[in-house]
Amino acid sequence: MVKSTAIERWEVAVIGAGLSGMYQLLKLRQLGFKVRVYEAGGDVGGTWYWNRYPGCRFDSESWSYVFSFSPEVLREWSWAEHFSGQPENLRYCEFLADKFDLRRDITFGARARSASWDDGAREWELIFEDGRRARSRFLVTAIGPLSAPTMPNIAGIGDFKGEAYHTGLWPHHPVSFEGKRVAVIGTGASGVQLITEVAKTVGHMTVFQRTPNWCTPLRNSRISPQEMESIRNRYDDIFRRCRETWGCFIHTADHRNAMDLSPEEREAAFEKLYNEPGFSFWQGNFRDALIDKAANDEMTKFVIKKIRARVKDQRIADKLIPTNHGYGTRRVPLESGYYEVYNQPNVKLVDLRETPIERVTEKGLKTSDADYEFDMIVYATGFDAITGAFDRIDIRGKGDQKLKDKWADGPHTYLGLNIAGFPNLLTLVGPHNAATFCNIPRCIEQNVEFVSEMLVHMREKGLKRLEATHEAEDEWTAHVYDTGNKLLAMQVDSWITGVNKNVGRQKRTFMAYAGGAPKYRQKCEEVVAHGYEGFTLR
Ligand code: NA7
Repeated sequence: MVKSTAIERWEVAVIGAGLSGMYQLLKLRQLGFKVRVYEAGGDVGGTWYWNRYPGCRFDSESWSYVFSFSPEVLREWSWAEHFSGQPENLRYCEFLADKFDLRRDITFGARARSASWDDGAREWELIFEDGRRARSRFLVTAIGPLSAPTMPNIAGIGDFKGEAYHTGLWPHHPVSFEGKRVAVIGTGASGVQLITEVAKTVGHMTVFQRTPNWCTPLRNSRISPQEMESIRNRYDDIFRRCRETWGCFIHTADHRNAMDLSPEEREAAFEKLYNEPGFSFWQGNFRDALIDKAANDEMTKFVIKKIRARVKDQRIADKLIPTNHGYGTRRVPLESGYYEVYNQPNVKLVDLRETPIERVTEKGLKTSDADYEFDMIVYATGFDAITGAFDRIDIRGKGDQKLKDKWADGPHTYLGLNIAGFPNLLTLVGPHNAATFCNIPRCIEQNVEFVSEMLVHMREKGLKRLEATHEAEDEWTAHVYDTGNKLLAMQVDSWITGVNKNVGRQKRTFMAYAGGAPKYRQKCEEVVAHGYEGFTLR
């Protein structure tokens, strides 16, 4: 249905009511701005609203992921698990929305189709899929780094007559796997979580794996009320610790170089980390583990041994062990019994490097060597990461320049928060922003607070227009690549390096910021201290 075309007017329009949009709304409302949030979904929660697939849960410790801005919320909210599952995570978002009465300033079911800058009026105009229109002085995108799901580019996708779901667009109704023949395509972080959970009840599951990933144990456990009380008393310490680490996780990299130790010392350190929960093995490992090939090889060899010990059939283990990248050079899926799934008689692994999928059929999938019949196909094929959510909106800046064109060779931004040629646009958790490599609420708080302070500064000085200079943008973009180029991850195809064959992006770029959250925060503080250096404010 096309809505009335009367234009809604705001000082600030925010797209997205996930965690970043929710906090941005609260902050701006408290500061007295006339603000409206537009959200495509039916309620708040973003990632936790859309990703309802079985097994979906935090890889961050729940108590480090929680927002820190409200002591009252910290007092009232209790986590039941160290790595909380999607239903509880969504309840947390709903709890925030209820607590701060956020929904009254959010329009749900509003998917932005275009956003264009009107230089004469110095305003953004938003047009939504349903024809609704809105104008605002400032536009804040809170659209999430992993929110544009991609289907595989396989022929015949529409032909399948059975149930079909994408993990990032999981239905709200219960899905049963009992007695069913289920295909899963994709073995990234979502696939690994889903496969492990589905294996518990499925009739028969066939996993179609193109690239194996290095997975290490999550080691989740319940939190008793007494333990929760103790966590509550330690929140200040937890947040302080997160502020000091590279990715705002609680795990601090070991200050030693792997190659300075004896093999026995190295092995003992790896063993200790492997037995710890969460991203300990990835983020808490030796400081050279992700930048020095020899150190990374040692870490990788250790994980190979673990996989081989857990998978009974070594021919299957061969398929599950990555050969084209070292441990930690792509996003590490955390698992809770993933490798053991392949010991089940009702689970089959198909290596797509040997037998690629040729097409989806009415009854299932056809690979180069077999025809498979299924009751259900699950697409755990990921997202058009980080820039995909921007590309879905026709965003046009000064002189009608399309953001998609400007970013054709990879993102160019200033601080990952604004783009030269796109005045008054603020991109929370945008590309080249530390938040994309972060325990995300920690960095969302920083992003939102930076944006809010900037808007207050402009209001106080009677300024109406902000825009990054081309020089500042070029310098920041070069710095982003300098930091990225130190990582072994830059030599690997992944969503972090911008490769997504499903949308035809083959060339490696760099989507994140690898200088670490403390350095990023410091840079933002310096920008403010120098009167918003790098921005032209008028
Ligand atoms: P990911 O990590 O991008 O994983 C997607 C998976 O789907 C990955 O194994 C892909 O293989 C596979 N894939 C994608 N397209 C195809 C086609 N066409 N054929 C076969 N297999 C395919 O997405 P997730 O949802 O798992 O995780 C995204 C992030 O969300 C995650 O990192 C967390 O931060 C949360 P490929 O590796 O491309 O060969």
